[in-house]
Amino acid sequence: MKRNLKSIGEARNLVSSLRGYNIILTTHKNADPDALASLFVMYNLLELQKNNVYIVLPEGLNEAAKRVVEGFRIDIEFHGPDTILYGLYTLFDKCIILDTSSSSQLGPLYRIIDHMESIVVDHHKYGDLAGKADIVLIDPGSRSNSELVYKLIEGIYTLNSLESTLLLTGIIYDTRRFIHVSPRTFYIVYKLLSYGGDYSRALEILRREMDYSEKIARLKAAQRMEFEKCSNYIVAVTHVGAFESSAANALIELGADIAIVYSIRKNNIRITLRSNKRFHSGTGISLARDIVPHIEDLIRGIGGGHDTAASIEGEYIPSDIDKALFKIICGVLKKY
Ligand SMILES: [Mn+2]
Repeated sequence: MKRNLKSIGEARNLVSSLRGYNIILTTHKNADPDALASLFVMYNLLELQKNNVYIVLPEGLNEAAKRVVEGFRIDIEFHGPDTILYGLYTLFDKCIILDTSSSSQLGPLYRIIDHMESIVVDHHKYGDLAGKADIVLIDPGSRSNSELVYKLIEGIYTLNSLESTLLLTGIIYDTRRFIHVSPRTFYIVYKLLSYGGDYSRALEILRREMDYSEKIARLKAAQRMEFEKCSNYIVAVTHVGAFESSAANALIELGADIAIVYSIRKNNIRITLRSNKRFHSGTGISLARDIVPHIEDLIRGIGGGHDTAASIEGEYIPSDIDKALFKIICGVLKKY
């Protein structure tokens, strides 16, 4: 990291000064509604400032974000990573990376950072990307990247009602309908409503009947689950083929204090972690800070996230992965 923007004011000045550049805007794999809203608003602002902006998605949109695009008929062009891989990156001056803390989340796009000035605007805990980017604005106090984008553009850009509604979907999605909030969240929601944000439309678009395949993934997660009690907390480990986060949330709802769900594809392993509030406030253990580094070592991977939600992607699959994961969690718990 060459420059860490400590204040929103400084970041706002930087954003206002971006004029006449060729800019890549990107975000994490399976972009969610929070990432999508952040991209959309930043795109409009940068285009208004006469930049030429390309939105590049490393691995498309997730289901919820697809519903948002269709539901609001968002007319914007998304490019795949091929655009960059075929050398077109030489045409760009800067890349702005939103809602992403770990380079593994950028997939093949990771290497573009080496070719142009990179700016990270993120609300996760510091990950490896912060160390590699040229300029970072990281605010883990923002409960969603949409909140951070709102703070960034306040006073330099006037949101229309669609942009306000999209930022609302980002906030609703990332806070899990206002479970993970700060007083600031409600202030920003109030401002978005005053710019014409449509709260009931945002809720309606995000609400849905669960897909058949997601239901099956959650049920299989429960069926294959093993659990152990470590110092008064229930630790559950399971594996699925897809929908890891949904499965992890399901195990927490079933009663686990910490849920670990992994999925293996070829030589790649993805691990998703969730904990409940009781676990976080009772132990002070942050998944991103205290657990992720151990799992990174275990699977030779890179991860990141928040206090109660995190994920890691790696390439080494230990022979008894369940046992190794229990050992890590119980080991960390013993120290608290
Ligand atoms: Mn987010």
